Amino acid sequence: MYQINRIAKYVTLRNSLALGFALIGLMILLYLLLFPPANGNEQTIIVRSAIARPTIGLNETDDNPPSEAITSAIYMSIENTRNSDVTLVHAETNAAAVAELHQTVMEGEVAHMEPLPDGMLIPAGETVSLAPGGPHIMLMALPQHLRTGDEIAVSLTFDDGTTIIQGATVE
Ligand SMILES: [Cu+2]
Repeated sequence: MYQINRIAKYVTLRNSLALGFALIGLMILLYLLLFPPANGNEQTIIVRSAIARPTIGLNETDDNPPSEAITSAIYMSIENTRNSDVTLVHAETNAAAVAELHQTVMEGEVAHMEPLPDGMLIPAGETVSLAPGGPHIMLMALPQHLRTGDEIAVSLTFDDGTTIIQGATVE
């Protein structure tokens, strides 16, 4: 009888532990349903190491606006942690009137740049590096020179409507 009692107690303890865990699980689920993580979608595209190039020109030290021929580029890495592809379709910045998505293409030994009219694909689960010699955000028609240490902002819009505002240091 004593033995049965002990087993019964043990079983009851196990049951109440299981019930306790089930209740905690249910509460977490309820909490997530009531308060879903903010901007869950946006956080699955991660932008890192955003930098811009200084403008280089004869009048670099002038406060005059840079000539039309002077350009710059923004580089960064974009990680897509989603399980579906996204495409960067548009970039905008306070540092230039024109920001274009470009790809560097080799023609024999000669590298040249081409706009990406369909945007920049960031495949599911992958990181795309915007870097010299590769894809980049081309800046044209700059109202003023970019110098080492300047901080600029760039806004990235993806095909699902997600917009990420990112700071970039000139270096
Ligand atoms: Cu370019």
